[in-house]
Amino acid sequence: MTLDVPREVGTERSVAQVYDYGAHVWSWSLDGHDVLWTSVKSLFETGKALRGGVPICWPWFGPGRSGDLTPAHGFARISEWALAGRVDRGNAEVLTYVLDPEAAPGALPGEDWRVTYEVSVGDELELALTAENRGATSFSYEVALHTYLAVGDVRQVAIAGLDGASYLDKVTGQPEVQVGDVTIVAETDRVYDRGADVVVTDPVLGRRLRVASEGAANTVVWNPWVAKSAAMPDFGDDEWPGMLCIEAGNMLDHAVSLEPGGSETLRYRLAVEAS
Ligand code: TA6
Repeated sequence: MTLDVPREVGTERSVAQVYDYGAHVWSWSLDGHDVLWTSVKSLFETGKALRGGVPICWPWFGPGRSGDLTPAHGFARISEWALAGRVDRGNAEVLTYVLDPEAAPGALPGEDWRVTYEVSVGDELELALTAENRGATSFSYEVALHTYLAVGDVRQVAIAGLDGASYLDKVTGQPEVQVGDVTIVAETDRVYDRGADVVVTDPVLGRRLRVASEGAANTVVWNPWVAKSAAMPDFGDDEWPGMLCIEAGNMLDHAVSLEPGGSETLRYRLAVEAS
């Protein structure tokens, strides 16, 4: 089944399109310039994830810590969220979404939980994802805001802010330590043991994208490069130079454990600076 049209949210200079499906921020433009990347090959049908914007990964990341969980990246991004609020704050418009177990059957069987997601569209894009344990037993989850940034040429960007951080290189399976800025010279899929506080310098588009997070122990840097792009039907073969994922979240050893009545919030803030 195809998706309903997305909501258009924001201000004079800052406009986002958001689907209730997945509470998915699909696009965000500032002064007419796209900040998020979207694939022309994305699918728009229920049960499938959108390719681009900001997919929500919850309650697990990838195939989960056990390595065998489906759907990939959990249920949140392929579930219909309920819009609970829409407020114009003058300098930003704010949507509030809620996801409950009834809308995501099988997400955390036997548990009682609620996820609330606040999307603030203003001069910056500010996202806040709060998971709460409404049940009588503790549970743990992984979470990520899997943001696809639009870049002029990923081979020419420099990613500052991860120098000295250890990371899992998912391409080789090896643990590594970052030295200096991250540059993209091949397929790159890394889970850093440091919350996202990075600056992406893009000489082609003449801008810096600043990502700040709170409540994140991990940053993921991903570009599929040539072969992986060609292997994904919802990703154009020649699109990879124009995108870079800078994701913030908590996964693997940093999975979040919630006691009954507990809650945790992951925040992701994206700003654009001329360079
Ligand atoms: O965040 C990077 C990653 O985990 C990659 O390994 C790749 O699988 C990517 O997510 C996209 O996953 P998806 O399920 O959206 O195709």
